[in-house]
Amino acid sequence: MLRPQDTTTRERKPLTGLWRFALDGAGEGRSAEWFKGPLANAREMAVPASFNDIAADAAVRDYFGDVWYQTAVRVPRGWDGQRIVLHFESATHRATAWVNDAEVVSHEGGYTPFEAEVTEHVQAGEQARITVVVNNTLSFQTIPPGVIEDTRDGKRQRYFHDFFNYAGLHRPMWLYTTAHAHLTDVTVVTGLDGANGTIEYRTRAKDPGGAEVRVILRDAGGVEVASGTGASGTLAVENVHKWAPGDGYLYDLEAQLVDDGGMVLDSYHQSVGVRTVAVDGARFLINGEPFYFTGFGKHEDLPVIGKGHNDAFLVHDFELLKWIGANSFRTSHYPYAEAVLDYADRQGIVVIDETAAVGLNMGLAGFLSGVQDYTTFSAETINDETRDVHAQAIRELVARDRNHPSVVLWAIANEPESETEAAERYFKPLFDLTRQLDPTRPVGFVNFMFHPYGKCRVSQFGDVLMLNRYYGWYTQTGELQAAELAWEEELKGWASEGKPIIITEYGADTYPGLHAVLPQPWSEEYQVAYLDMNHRVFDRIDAVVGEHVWNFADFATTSGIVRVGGNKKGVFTRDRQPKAAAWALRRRWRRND
Ligand code: BDP
Repeated sequence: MLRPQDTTTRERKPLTGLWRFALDGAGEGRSAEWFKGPLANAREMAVPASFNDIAADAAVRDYFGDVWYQTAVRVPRGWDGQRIVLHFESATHRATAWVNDAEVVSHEGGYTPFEAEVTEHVQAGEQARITVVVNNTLSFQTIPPGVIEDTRDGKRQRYFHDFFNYAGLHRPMWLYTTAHAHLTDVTVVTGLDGANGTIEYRTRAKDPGGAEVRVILRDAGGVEVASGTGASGTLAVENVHKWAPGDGYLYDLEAQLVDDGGMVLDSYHQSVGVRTVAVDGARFLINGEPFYFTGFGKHEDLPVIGKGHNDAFLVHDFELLKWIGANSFRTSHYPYAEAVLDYADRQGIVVIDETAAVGLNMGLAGFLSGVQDYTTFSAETINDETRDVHAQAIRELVARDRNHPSVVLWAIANEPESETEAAERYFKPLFDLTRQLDPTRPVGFVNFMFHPYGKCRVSQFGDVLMLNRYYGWYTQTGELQAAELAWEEELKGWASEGKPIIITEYGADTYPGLHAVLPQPWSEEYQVAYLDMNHRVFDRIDAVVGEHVWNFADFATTSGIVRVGGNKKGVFTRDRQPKAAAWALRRRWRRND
């Protein structure tokens, strides 16, 4: 699937703004065919945004089930004769859409795009009614998983991850056109040979007739530097300007479908950053040079709009990354909006790209929200069907993000159960699948502190070890010396495996404004002392090739006695003000500036 674009042959129209919106608590909308007319009893709802915090209403915030969105759009007059597509950048966690009375598409999974051709259901110059039913329920067969439990107060959605289950239409939606003969896919893989670069490209097309593919590569100044013909091929660039951390240099590859008469039927632009990624022993190499990750696990999480994409915060967050000296982040715990990856490409920020497979670990469940006891992998809980859904989430992530130079590593799950044989059986095929889909990038998963060195049975499959550790917070709380000893001991064990280690989470909840002369947990001073302790350990172990603090900013979670107004491990507050730790990290990460 290609992202909607305006080119010489394609046009798009955003479907963002205020939509009609209604909860469907009784679950009757589908059988009552609510899509057949104006939604009754609707309120207005912003798109893109999570619906949860927009209304000041607990019934909306904690709602699970079907919600309905509806808008009317006038199809541009000039679109007659074109192929017209309805495109969603995401719908969390699943959706079905109708155009006028016709059902056009259904999709499972809350963070990847989907689309449907709607040419035969709309008419240029006329209005079309678009209705979408979004469902946010989580079960043992969804990624991420969850469960609905009976309580004295009725049914409740529970889940096993530590962030609020924001839902809705979080990202832009589009109507767009292509010609009937059109490109359906462009893939690029880059290589380096000394000062020269190579770009292998592959394209696919639908109904091309006799048309042939032509590609033109231009540099950032728009000057043509290479060209080729054929559905696939390799372009060479002499004295290539590499994409590198801190230098988001991009070429533009224009792929065209050209007919016998030389007429361009379709044109699509793919940005290309020429770089290589490799693991060599315990080193992580970008362009053949050792790379050390500094940065954060983040969230898509904002006041009012929840996981709604917002360009102002996108730019602001990256400014803060630069201010603090971060060169990278992880898309914990789901694929982020595509605009985020595009921006990372342009800014030269490195990304660890993660699926939404978070919370496949019943050991964590009770701790977070008092959920009942379950077995993680069993016929009734996480099973083969879940693995199929997980595999599909990996396919869609790789298909969406494989052309981004910023993405250097796939994280196929966060903190799953990994000590058991069942876990080993569950994960082996998913690692194989990821490597088959993308042989060019290392693959890993993020290991949980209670499946430590010597016990984990899944890390054997990873190219890189990614560890989340909370010595001095969840264990040895307030006892940083004891924490330092225990942490170094475990880390030395991992280092003996000879793989690069990225510390993908370490952090301490910190209430902004709480101070203590003798660093006490929750104070700003403790967060600084905790990070210092971790850094002393990392600096003593060569195999550590990265440090991602948990978390960039405070974020919303479910209620629980271990959370005070959400998770407070942010180095910035939820509204992006620095805690003392932000200054401390800036001193460490920018010490060579
Ligand atoms: C880890 C999770 C992360 C949590 C964090 C924490 O990966 O999602 O928010 O710990 O407890 O378990 O703050």
